[in-house]
Amino acid sequence: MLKKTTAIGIALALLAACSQNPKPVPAPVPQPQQPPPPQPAEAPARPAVPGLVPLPALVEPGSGDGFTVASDTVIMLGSQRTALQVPAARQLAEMIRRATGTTPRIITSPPEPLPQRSFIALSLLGKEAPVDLGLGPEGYDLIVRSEGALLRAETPAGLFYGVQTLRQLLPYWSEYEAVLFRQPRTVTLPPLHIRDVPRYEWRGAMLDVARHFFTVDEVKQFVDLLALHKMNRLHLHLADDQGWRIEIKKWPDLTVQGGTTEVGGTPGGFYTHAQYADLVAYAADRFITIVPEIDMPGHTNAMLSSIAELNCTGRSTPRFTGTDVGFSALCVDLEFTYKFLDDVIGEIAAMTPGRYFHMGGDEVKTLKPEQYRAFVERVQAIVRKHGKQMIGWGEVAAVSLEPSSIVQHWHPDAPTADLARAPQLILSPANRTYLDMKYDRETALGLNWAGLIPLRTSYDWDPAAQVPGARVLGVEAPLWSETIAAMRDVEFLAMPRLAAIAEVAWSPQDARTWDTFRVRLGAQAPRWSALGINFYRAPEIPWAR
Ligand code: TNX
Repeated sequence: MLKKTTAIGIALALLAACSQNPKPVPAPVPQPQQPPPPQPAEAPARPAVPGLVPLPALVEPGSGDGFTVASDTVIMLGSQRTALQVPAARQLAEMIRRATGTTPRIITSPPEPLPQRSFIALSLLGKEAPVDLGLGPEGYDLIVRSEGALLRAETPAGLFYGVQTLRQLLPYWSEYEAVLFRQPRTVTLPPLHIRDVPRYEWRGAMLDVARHFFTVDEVKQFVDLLALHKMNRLHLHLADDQGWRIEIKKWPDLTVQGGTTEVGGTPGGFYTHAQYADLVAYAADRFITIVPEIDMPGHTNAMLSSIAELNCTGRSTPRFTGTDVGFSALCVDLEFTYKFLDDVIGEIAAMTPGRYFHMGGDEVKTLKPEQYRAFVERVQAIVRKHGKQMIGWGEVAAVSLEPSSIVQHWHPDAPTADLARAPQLILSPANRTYLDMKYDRETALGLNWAGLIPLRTSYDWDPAAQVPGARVLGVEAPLWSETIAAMRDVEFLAMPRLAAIAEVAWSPQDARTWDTFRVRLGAQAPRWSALGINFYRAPEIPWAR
């Protein structure tokens, strides 16, 4: 069909092949090749749809042999907004190096005719694009045929998510930092067409760095888990009764005192401005927004023990390294409290490029409802003054909220009428999404106040059905750290439930089923092992070897 083998020509041919079928029908749901629980599978099944988690909105398996990535494969950048395609191209090049032993060249303005036959083309579609694929701010479209692969998106985020999908299509050994190949290898991507757009804009996880402190490098590892699953928000619980974790230049005592404690009496820690900036940048490179939380007016013993003037008595409280909740509260009738919070929120807002500030607001047992209400309303105004949207835990739904404010639903028994009135809702129902709940009675780590949460409970629910009438922004999985102090504990409780929540937040409800999820998830095991992840081998999953 092509007269000249030019880069543009090949890309156009792929484009044409795709637009012949502009409205593909959803791929038939693959049947699991293993029986569902209670019989755990012995031999791992080969997924009919490739082992992708989260499941793309649309997967059409193609015919033929797929595309073989070889030592002469090049990555070809589209001519629109070329510089913005470079990070995705570099990540892809590195993945291919690890898969094949050869780093593909990245070519921007291909010589014509193209010397190489073998290519992966990236393209950032502009407004002038010939077809509107409806990919939005985070979607991507991926075509793999024997001639090559074409990944298109409207934004760098979309390209990034497309590259994460390519990552899961490459063999697991491409996750190893270094593999020595005696000879360069080839790897083959399956022939397919994926058009993928996330269901929800908020796909998050929370890490409680207050009960136990986690270093920047550890939090980066957690960010990597999120990125692998196309999640885009990392909520950091930066202050609680047991510790204060972020340097505030105007109030150094917060970290001098509050930064040195954690559950169990071990030393704790905190992030300097520079470390926080480093973390924010690392997350941003993976299209993840950091959402800082300073919990208030309750869960504030670390503040109250560091700064005497925050107490109604004028005396600082003793440090606290236990796990009780609900006993502490700021002195909400004191003007000083709001001056202090203005300083703290201002400083955190200034070092946070994301749009959000989380003010906690949960489990306040020592204030009258009207005191609580007045406090939250004042804090809301301070947060707005510093240019951020306020988020609060479910309890703030009882307060008069601005349209931009966001409620994070957590308690399974919260009054749904309040939640339905909330301007916007993040869903973190504890009995589905709490990563710190035990899997079963045998799980040594974790709590069980919201019940045991086996994998299927994390997976099998519809966010749209949680709070009828609510405006749902998305889903977030919190990991509280009363019982966990090391990264291997974080990984054990988070994985695989984080992957389940990622799919709940990303994939269309009617495209995903537990039976195909089991098989696709099981296919991740060698990859996760290669990445050194200490995941829980949930017995109901046919883990591949
Ligand atoms: C409830 S969830 C809390 C946290 C605990 C968690 C333990 C929420 C807003 N408050 O303070 O760490 O349960 O699962």
